[in-house]
Amino acid sequence: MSIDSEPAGSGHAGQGNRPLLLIVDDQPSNIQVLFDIFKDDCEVYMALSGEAAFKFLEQRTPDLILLDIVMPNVGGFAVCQRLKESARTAEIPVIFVTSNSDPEEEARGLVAGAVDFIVKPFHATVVKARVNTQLTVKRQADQLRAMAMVDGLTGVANRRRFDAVLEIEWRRAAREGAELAVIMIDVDFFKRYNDRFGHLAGDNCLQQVAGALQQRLDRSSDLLARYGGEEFACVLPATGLDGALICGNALEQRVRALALPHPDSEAAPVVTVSIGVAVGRPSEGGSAAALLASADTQLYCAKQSGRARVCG
Ligand code: GH3
Ligand code: MG
Ligand code: MG
Ligand code: MG
Repeated sequence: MSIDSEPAGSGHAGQGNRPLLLIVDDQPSNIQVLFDIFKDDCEVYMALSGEAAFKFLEQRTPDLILLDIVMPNVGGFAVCQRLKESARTAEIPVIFVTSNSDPEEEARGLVAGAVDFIVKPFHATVVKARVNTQLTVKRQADQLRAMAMVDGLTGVANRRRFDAVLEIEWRRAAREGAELAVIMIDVDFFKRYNDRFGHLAGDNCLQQVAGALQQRLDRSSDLLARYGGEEFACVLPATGLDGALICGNALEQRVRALALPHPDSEAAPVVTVSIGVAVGRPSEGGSAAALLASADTQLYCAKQSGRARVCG
């Protein structure tokens, strides 16, 4: 029961894909009982107060929280409400574990946002089953949330995710006084590619282009998304115009280097992209939408001046 460093695993937040469970209770003996039930199946952490729980949540995101109601200072209902108010913790299922069997209390807990309410004394097998049910629901919800953000054809982020990340990065850059770059990428003469090779080959081409673009984005904070049909977009935090142009040119080269034959292109005998780059400093005004629009204007410029190039 110690605080570990790195979050790991794909399906669950816990190590070795074991679900990460946080038990919050002011009585160590209560925690011990629950710990013994879950120690084999879950990575279990404990907090002896609401404050300690929030401290833990700054570092890790558990898959489920077992929460006591009566605790000094911050009580369980208040903890639950606060969890539900923050986007970062709102999706964590909370189960109250308490000796109070009053239905009014149970209702209060559920209204506060808990998914279940377990009254002591309890049977270990029942507690286990209830927790497992909620962990399954949570895992499925996580999968759906992830799928809702991914483009089905190419596996890169979709436009919904792009728009959300762009807004988040815009606000972050505004706070930090940093620059923010946006890159718009459009495959050249792609309609002709489809016309010559067929729609399936066109799909395959888009997959390869996405893979090449993704490979070139080296910073983990950079995001590549499929913005629409044969258009991709990138958000590059803390990037000025020089850096963004270097990146744009490298992306253009990567796609060209795929050497996918495109005999009907007027830009080159292979598949190429045109790229528009725009950089803003959100602390000086403007908007994410305006930044995107200027990247689009630069993309138009790249198209107009011969395609297979970068404008910014
Ligand atoms: P430009 O160089 O000016 O960008 O010309 P273009 O032909 O690439 O542009 P246009 O907008 O005329 O055509 C885009 C084409 O992209 C038409 C559309 O059928 C194709 N497209 C869009 N989404 C997909 C897709 O998911 N798969 C395939 N195979 N084709 C797609
Ligand atoms: Mg208590
Ligand atoms: Mg287009
Ligand atoms: Mg195009």
